[in-house]
Amino acid sequence: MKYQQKLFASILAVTATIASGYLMAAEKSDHPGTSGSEVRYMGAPTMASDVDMTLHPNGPKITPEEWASSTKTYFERCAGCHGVLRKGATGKPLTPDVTQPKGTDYLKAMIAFGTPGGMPNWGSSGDMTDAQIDAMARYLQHTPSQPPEFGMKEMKASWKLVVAPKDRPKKQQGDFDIANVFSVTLRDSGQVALIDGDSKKIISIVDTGYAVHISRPSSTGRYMFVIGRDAKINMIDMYMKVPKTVAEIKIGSEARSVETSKYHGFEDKYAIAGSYWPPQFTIMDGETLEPLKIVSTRGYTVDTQEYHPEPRVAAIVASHEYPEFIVNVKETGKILLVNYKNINALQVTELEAARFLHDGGWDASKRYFMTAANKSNKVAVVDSKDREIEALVDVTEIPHPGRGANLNTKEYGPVWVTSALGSDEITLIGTDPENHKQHAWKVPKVLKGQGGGSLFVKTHPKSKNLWVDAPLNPDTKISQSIAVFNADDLDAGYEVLPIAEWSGVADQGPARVVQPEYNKAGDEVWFSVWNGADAESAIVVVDDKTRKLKAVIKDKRLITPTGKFNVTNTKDDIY
Ligand code: DHE
Repeated sequence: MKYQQKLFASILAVTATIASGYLMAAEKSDHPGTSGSEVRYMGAPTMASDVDMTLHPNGPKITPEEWASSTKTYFERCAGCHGVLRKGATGKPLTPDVTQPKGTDYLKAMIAFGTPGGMPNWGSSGDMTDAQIDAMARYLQHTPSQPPEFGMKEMKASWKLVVAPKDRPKKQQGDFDIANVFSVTLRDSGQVALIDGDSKKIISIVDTGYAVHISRPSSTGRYMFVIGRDAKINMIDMYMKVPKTVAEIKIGSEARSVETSKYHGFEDKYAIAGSYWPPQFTIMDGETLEPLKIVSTRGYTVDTQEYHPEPRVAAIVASHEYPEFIVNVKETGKILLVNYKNINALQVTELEAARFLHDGGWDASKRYFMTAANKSNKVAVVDSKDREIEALVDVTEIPHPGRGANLNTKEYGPVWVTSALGSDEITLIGTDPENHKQHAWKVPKVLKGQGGGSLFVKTHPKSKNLWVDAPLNPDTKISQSIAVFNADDLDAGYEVLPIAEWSGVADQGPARVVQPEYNKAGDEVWFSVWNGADAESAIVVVDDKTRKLKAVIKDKRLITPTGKFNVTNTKDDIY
């Protein structure tokens, strides 16, 4: 007999403490097939909220309490890989047709000890108790609970126009250079710190969504858009003396990406955000965040042409060639060109790339969007001018570029660079089909870095340095330092800078050095020393020319800093 009972598995209440606690717990995980780095990275709690208890008639007995706690555990630890609907993503499908034939004992063993295919050993690592594993093995044999849809009605209900455009300052009120402000993610406090790049002082701390993820300035730099994992967007007015939120909205229950229109004539006109749940993207008014159009990304996978009910929206960039957003759809492996010229007749062109699309950025000419299809170990190259896939380039295991880095090398001309989660290889891809045709969309060189677990690379047109982090490497010597290469002498190898040691907070918690970001002038590089929520964190500023320590920014409000987004470099796509 099938019945439904409403449960309030308020995963949103999962505190930052649990999130960082998990991060540390997962560190112990030592299972075959998957790097610890990957598991840690995929493991952020999912923000799904109210779900139904959806028993399958042939499923084993389970109590409402076990259902509630298993749902919570599933969304916290499993959904990142297996998907909210358990249809499978980087992990295998876990729907009843797959799990019931295996049975409770088999599933218990799999959860407890992991698999060579990459499933973590949740039991033997001590992360889940026997009772939790037993309940989870039974839970997985029932029909997946589906979090609610989130349409226009829900968006409008969440939308707050805090300060209407007519009531906002007409010119800048503060005495800082907006173009050199850094918006810094304070992951576990659900805030961003706006830091003046010149004085290195905090201008404003703004409350944002849960486990806030990225910031993107509007095309003119006037507004900063910040998105939380709970799909809440804050629009901050940089003209205010102390910048604060002027509009906010929720566009779903879980999200990672936000961007604004950049094409000539459409500057600051529209904002777009992609959600993980529901699988869709939303176009909003660029001055008020009023939701205008919602487009579902549910559909068929690029290769097997199989229906996927939950294709999450990953990176979004704004085209410089057309009034278009370029939208990565993770599970289908398709890249959408969303033409917003006529918002009431959106044209969506579907490009076939590869699974699972994640992050990426522009080449130096800003014509080609280079994006990682991380489980296919490929970088897809989108020609935004001819509106087609230019190439699919094979790269090393689990490419993870962030936005990547554009070097101008003597031997190969302009190249775009990605590092990797799964190996120490740093891959250079030629990006100049005009003058360096022989290297275009090929890999003329692979560098060896400090190790796997790298997330971000960075350079600046005024610099010859290529910075490579490795925050998820299990060796603290590596995760707490940065490797830097000289673009003019790549064969010379790298220099290692002990960034966490310089910060003075390395011994206060599981400090990791993450995401290099340049200032506007391109003569300083900023690094986050990302510690646990209850330990001191810091931002370390390095002089780009001398590679010496220039400043350490510490403040008790800087809780778990991760991503940093310099207004000029982010809005102008300089990296
Ligand atoms: Fe991110 C970018 C998704 C975990 C820091 N991250 C992105 C983007 C996506 C994404 C889709 C590209 C957005 C864009 O360009 O529009 N990130 C995810 C996940 O799904 C994942 C793996 C797990 C999760 O549940 O969230 C994940 N990310 C993390 C972290 O644990 C990091 C290291 C720390 C943090 O703050 O949470 C992290 N992600 C970042 C940063 C960027 C990012 C700093 C932007 C990089 C840039 O330079 O543009």
